[in-house]
Amino acid sequence: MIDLRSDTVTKPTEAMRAAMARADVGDDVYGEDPTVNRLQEMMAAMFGKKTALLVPSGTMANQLAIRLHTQPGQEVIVESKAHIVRYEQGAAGALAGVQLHWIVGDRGLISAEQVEAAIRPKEPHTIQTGLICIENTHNSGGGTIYPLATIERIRAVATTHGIPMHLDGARLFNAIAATSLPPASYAQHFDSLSVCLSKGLGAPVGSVLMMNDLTLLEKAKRVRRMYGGAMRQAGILAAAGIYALEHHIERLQEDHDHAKQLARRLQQISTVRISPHDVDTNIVIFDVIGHRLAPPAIVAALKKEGVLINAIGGESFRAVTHLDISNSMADEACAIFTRVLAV
Ligand code: TLP
Repeated sequence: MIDLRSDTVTKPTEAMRAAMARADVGDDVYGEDPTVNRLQEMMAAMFGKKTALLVPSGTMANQLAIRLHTQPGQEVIVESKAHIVRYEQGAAGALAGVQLHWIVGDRGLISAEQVEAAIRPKEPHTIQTGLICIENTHNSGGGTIYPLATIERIRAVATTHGIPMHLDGARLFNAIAATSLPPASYAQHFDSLSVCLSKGLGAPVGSVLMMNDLTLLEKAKRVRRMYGGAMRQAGILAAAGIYALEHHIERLQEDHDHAKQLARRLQQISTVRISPHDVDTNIVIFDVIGHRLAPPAIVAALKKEGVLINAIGGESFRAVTHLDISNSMADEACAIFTRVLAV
């Protein structure tokens, strides 16, 4: 089966499993797991932040950030299709007591002007803006990369208004691989950022929340515990993350090449609407128009032929390339798309 549903489906390689089995461990709630500590130090150094905290998921990392930066009753500015809006089960409202103020982006990207217009005036009747979140790469936007200049302009607006910024960098390594920009060039503009080890990097579990503020780190550990995310001998998982940092970053370009290849082939199919030019990284979002089958039946027909993808609403579909997709699997997926989607 060629599984293109997500880059979360990767399985740890033999070498990664060997690194996990060898990991030196301790109780991380006491701060005594040497492998977790090493991973956190590596990540903080790589992104130019003072601290890093391992948490079980990207969702938890985002939710810790929202909880840390805001007060109940405030508002968080975020793009309308952001993971925080679509896929976190309303956690920002349920757990941090904030409401989300959505802005509609262009392929998921919002501008400094849009952010500025969304910031609430500081007057007694109006809800107050507590945080600005952006997502890079933007998942539902199609793996879109934020231009650094846009981030700088949003940061300038945030600074003027004294509002903190959080980056959902679940796939920031894809942006880094595609642009060759140093990780810190993105990270420096944010009060906190979360980066996943379990997406393109191929680790089985884990995200890392990074910050400069040591007081915030202490609060983050308390909230992580409150949310059930404090782990014990988590060095087994951290070892997979360290292995991924050492071996799986540079190869991300292969996933981007496969995504472009899929997009180019899809473009040749008459029922498909896609612009390969818009495929920045490893996510391919496309529409299928005028096919005799409805979206769930299209997914089923592709599955029968050996390709898994997700229908993501309306006539849209998402295919994601990753570590477990080889050149021959990408070729085969192209052939299957043509067979099933051409009418
Ligand atoms: N995204 C998953 C699904 O939850 C939709 C996927 O298959 O793409 N931020 C972004 C931008 C994400 O894409 C995801 C996962 C997360 C956060 C959450 O990560 P996890 O699943 O570790 O909580």
